[in-house]
Amino acid sequence: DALDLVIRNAEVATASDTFFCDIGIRGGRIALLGDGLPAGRREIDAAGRTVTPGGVDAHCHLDQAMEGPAKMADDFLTGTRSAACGGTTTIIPFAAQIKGQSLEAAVVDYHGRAEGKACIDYAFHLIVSDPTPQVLAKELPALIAQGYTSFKVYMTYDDLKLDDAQVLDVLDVARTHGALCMVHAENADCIEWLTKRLEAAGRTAPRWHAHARPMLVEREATHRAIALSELVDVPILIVHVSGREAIEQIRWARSHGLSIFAETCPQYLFLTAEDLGIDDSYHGARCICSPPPRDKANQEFIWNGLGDGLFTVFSSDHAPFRYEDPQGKKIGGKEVPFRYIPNGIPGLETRLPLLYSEGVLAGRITLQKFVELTATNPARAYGLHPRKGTIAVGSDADLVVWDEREVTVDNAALHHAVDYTPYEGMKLKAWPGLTLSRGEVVWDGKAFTGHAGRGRFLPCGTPSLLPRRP
Ligand code: DUC
Ligand code: ZN
Ligand code: ZN
Ligand code: ZN
Repeated sequence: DALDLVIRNAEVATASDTFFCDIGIRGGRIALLGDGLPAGRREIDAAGRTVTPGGVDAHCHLDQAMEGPAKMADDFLTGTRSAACGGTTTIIPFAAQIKGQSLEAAVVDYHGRAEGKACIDYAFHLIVSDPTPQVLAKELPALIAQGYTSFKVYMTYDDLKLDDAQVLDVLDVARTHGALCMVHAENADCIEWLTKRLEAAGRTAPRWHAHARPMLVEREATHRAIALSELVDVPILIVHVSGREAIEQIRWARSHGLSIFAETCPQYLFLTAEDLGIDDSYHGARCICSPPPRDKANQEFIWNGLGDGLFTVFSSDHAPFRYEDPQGKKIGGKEVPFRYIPNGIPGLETRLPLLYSEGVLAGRITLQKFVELTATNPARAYGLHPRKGTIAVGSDADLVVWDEREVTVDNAALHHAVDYTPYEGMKLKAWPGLTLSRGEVVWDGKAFTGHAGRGRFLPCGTPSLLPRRP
């Protein structure tokens, strides 16, 4: 059978190697890797360009139902379109349980949100906010068996948070049924106490958000999450780690032989608390996310953790809210105290170019490490490998052909529905020149060329980070 597409003279990078070859694609999968492949129906010359696996963004929020008037700007169409234009070909957003709702109902709801809209392939993590006996005994085990093998628990946010006993219950299900639990580690009571003190002092501008969530509250919750994981004897993955103090807890846990894994995000490399404001201006609301960005010294700790294996995955935590919008950062149409500002920043499209440019091309991490953190490890960690996350015979033909050229980040050129990017004006040294999803060009370097509804749901297998148990 003829090949549908041959990408010639590629410098292929995987998590382990770099090699020069042609990539032969048939039926949306990589059929051949080799020298001098026969002609394909279509040919792309990649001479002089690096080809990496399409990105796997294992932490992003799309069309997630919010408490109150806030509404996410990106749905599964605009979010996946934006991802594709930034080189990401698989996303794992969340099917979030609302308290009082069954987990199964949440899963049905989010499938409805994705179907007919997603432009790239997707799986779901579950958010467990109401671990009732029914959820723990029946629904979670059944959903794990159906390919929802990871879930997130929150230690903060009133509508989502679990107490320690509830986290233990969920971890116990993860252990028994073979799932990976992600933990949002911040101490809710400390945050509430600090917020009230700041409010009483009239300190309600966006910049005070960072003061209400100092690293201590993240460090304490990280330590507690590690203890809960140790007690149940099951691995966890701590998401959006922001700096030194949480990293020290994770290094300590690992040095004691505990299976604690960690994720970080672009905002902890490229933003600081000053981006939330140096005065009482409201502009900083755009960079409000939790945990908040820290300072330059902490950015260096994050870079070191990316380089030395502390971090397993690098995700966006894309949580899209418009700035000039009564359902966004100016909730209700006005400037509000920081407690009411929806948390989150956009980042699906900029995640890979930021790390490729400032990590790989700036000499901070190797090309192999880049592939590992952005594609291979997230695919493995959540049970999507080897279909996703690598360049190998039999894998889906999800590929990025890189253009090494100067690009100034400009929100007008991005494809999300958010009216700003925190990285506006940054000068990058590369951007995806082509993104292929299952052999189909979905970004040609100038425009989105995919279409709504072509993305497929991916049931997840067993997460690779779990121990094999008899
Ligand atoms: N923090 C989260 O925990 N989730 C989404 C966005 C954010 O800032
Ligand atoms: Zn979180
Ligand atoms: Zn998140
Ligand atoms: Zn198509």
